[in-house]
Amino acid sequence: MAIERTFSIIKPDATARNLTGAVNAVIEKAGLRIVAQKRIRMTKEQAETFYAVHKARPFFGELVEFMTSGPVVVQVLEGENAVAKYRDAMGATDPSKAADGTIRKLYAKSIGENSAHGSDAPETAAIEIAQFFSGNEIVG
Ligand code: DAT
Ligand code: MG
Repeated sequence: MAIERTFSIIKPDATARNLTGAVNAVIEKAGLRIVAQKRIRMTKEQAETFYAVHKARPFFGELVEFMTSGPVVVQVLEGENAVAKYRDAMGATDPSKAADGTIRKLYAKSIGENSAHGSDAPETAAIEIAQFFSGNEIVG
């Protein structure tokens, strides 16, 4: 399996509780390298673009509101099989279904406020990374 990159967001519920380092510890323990990272406040437009695939879902409005409610930390993670590896490290979308030791099991407050985002495929990872990072901000 080749070295791969995935896109991560430490969400507002986690930054509000000062959990950036705690989430990063799980990421690094999973064998993923943080090759780009910045703390930003997402605009409504950025959040709507980022989650456009969920536009028709009933939770879309509250999702955009939540993602713009406070600072987030956007990241690029690198490693073997990084997309799947980070999905495993995050755990299920619904924290009550997430496995022990995962970011969402440890830290998520609810299915909506679930502490972390990770890309679902290499193709979406490339699109998501390009939305938030220019090439020279990623240092592998
Ligand atoms: P994931 O973030 O695990 O990839 P997803 O892509 O299905 O999950 O949904 C994106 C985000 O939308 C998810 O992290 C939290 C929110 N969300 C999903 N399902 C929800 C629901 N039933 N109620 C409220 N928010 C939800
Ligand atoms: Mg998703």
